[in-house]
Amino acid sequence: SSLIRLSDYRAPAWRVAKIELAFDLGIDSTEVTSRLHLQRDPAQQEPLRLDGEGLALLSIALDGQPLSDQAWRYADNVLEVDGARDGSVLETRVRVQPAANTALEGLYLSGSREAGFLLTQCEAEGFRHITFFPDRPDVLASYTVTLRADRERFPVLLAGGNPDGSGELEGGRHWARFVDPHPRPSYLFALVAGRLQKIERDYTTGSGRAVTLVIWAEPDAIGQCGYAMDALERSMRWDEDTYGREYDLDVFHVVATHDFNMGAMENKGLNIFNAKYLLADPDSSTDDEYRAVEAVVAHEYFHNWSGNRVTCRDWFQLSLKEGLTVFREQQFSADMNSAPLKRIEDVALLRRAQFPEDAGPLAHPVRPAQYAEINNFYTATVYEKGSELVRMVAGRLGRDGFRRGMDLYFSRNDGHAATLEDFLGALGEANGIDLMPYLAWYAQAGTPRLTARGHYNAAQRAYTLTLSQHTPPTPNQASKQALPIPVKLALFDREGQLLPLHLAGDDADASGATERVVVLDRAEQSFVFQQVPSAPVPSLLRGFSAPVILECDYSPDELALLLRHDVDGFNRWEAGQQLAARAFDNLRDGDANLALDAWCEALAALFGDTGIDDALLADLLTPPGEIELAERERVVDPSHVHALRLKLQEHLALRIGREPLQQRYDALAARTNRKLDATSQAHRRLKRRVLDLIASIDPWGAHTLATLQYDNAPSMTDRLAALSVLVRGNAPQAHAALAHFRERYADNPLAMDKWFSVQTQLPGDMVLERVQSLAQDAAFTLKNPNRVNALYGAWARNNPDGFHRADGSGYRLLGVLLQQLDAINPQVAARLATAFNGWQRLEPARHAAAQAVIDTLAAQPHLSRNLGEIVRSMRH
Ligand code: HT7
Ligand code: ZN
Repeated sequence: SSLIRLSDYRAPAWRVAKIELAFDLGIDSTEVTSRLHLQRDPAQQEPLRLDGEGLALLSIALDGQPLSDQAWRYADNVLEVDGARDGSVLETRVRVQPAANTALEGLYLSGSREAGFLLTQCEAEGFRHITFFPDRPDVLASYTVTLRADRERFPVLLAGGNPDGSGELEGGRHWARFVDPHPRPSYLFALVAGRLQKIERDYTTGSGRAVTLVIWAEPDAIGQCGYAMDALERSMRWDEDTYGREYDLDVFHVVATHDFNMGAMENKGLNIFNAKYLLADPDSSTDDEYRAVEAVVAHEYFHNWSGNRVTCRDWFQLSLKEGLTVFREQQFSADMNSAPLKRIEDVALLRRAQFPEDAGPLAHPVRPAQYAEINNFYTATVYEKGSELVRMVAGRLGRDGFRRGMDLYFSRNDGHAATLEDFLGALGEANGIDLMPYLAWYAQAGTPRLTARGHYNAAQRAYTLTLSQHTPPTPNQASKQALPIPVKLALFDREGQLLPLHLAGDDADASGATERVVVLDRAEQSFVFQQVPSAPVPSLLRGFSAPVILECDYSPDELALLLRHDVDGFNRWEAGQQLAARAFDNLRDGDANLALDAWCEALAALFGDTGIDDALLADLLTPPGEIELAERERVVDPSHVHALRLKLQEHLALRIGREPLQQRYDALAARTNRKLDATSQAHRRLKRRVLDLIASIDPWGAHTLATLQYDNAPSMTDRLAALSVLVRGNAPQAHAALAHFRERYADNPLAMDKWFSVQTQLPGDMVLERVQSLAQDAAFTLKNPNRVNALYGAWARNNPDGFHRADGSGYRLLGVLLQQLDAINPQVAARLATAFNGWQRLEPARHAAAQAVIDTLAAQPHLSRNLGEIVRSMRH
């Protein structure tokens, strides 16, 4: 079949010690000359086979001799060459067409023919769109890259590595050469050429290496790069301090593009960013976007060690670099900002994006066993769940132990392509612990359910906690095994005081602490705590110590107690989320509102409490999102979930009271500014939340406030929050505000993306028409992934009530769009198609309508491998 399987892995028969590349760059046509210095594995007899897609072969020579047409074959994206020996040099010259490349993979044009620039995207398999090569991550080569181009049209020429000369050529052309001393896989290759401007900063590493940091952007955006530069410097210092990892070239280039399939790319020495994650200024970026810029800059920088110096043996090991790098970024962001807020944000993302993936037809292990198209596996499971697995292991080893293990991992695998076994092996070996049981987490899809039951024996003053686990079946994995699940826990008495823990059979030194970790590694296990004076309330899975769904039969009062008293910000929020979910059940089932009352009561009390951090309060006042709530339903009616969640907020707002909400809003509004310090951001976050709550009980009043807030907003955070309230409430004032926004930001693509996406949040029965008319807007184009995601992505993902129309019209609209988009950009189409995830659990009418659209798509004859795989998997 066309599936690539992990079990079929074989070491490469041919390697490339060194590659010399030369580009004659042009927008419509670029010629690429490559000289491969080949090495043969003496144990294998395979002929030389190189990957190449869409390449026009102009010439081919082996060891200086042009090859006759009989000596090579190019078919099905493979070039087979006869006569190569160990030490041979293969020279090929090919032509590619950057401007015609709308898939944004390989060499392509960003922006217009007149003003745009050329750049590359090679991960995962884009290098084969540029030249013939064994395009797999376990072939590490030394790169020498020469770029030649018209000086006027392409004044800036960049490639990864250290600069190694530049000069003039005849006919107004010029050249520049780059040499990378570190062997690397082809997916880390990059070049950039065009009219770009830069900002620079000198950086000296801890050991004294002088590095020039350069950020490049188009002229109108160069003023928005300062924040990213600061974030880069912070990231570099942090990786030195935390992991002892330094940068290893003389220059580090970062480039912003508006045309990019993903967030950013860690190409060696030449990171390329989606402008959305690099540019920031208060006038056009929200606080959340500032944090995202910092996080993505850090993530890509950290890849220099976790990904580049130590790379992946094959794409099944993708989480080796991605899960680890997400984890490192999460640690960094926690250190730079508020640790509990960061944890809340990350766990919320996991639940919103990864849990549904793990529960639906696209479920796959963190290390998948097979794929048709690797680009479909850059998923929340590989990234976010992958990070949670690293976090579990790191927690098991402790701070120093984890560092010891990472040191061994980096030093042992430096310059190599590694596996997850290498990773767990090094971490375990450095600590004398067998971590291989955690491999089961990498191989098994699905989110484990962890059930906890407590029993207090007053006579023996003993509290028995019984934990059990169960993972529901997923596609192609019917039966599941027990996993090691670390459960960090504490016990509270009924006054909300922490109790010292005395675990039966425990060693003496851990005894008496108020928090500890127990590991459940069987289907069921009991833990007995002694000297417990009264029936306690357990605080379980603290800090979200394992990526599981906890099922514990707390009473509403017990959750309310944790919400009021838990000292850990994350756990406090978590108790509130669980209570809110129970409150949702109350409303759905129409039974006694015990949880609803407890939730509202506890939050109303916290609302009046001035000791609590404003940003945390804002998060506490936010119930779980619609996607998360829908995950708890056996049969889903997204409109009903939407309506019930609004009701939930209405109850909360009424319980707090219109007047206290207004007072808090006024107090926060009086302190409005555009500063980025934590306190100012926290004020804005809470203000947005309070305004939403006001809107839930007094729309007219909220719209008046929002209009004022929009008109006077000193920052995009305030402006967009106000606009969003007006649009979601379908306020009469929304029209003027949208018109103003459009006019003011017409030349700012990232702000215009927000203009599109905010309108996808119109009430469910109105949005479809708006999406259709926005698709006709002069500023809309299917060629730009950010724009596509701002319109169709925001609609289908962030407005479930507006996408899941009962008559199926939303599904049909997306179905038609996907076919059009697939012809332009398969990666973006496939990603957007995952919006159908979860369709099997929809109520019957929606279920049938979604199925019809998915079946129609699946029947199309010319779907890309990307979209084809997603659509086929959907029907599992
Ligand atoms: N490693 C990067 C992955 C990436 C990518 C993958 C497929 C297609 C396009 C892409 N652009 C970037 C992103 C990261 O740092 O995780
Ligand atoms: Zn990454």
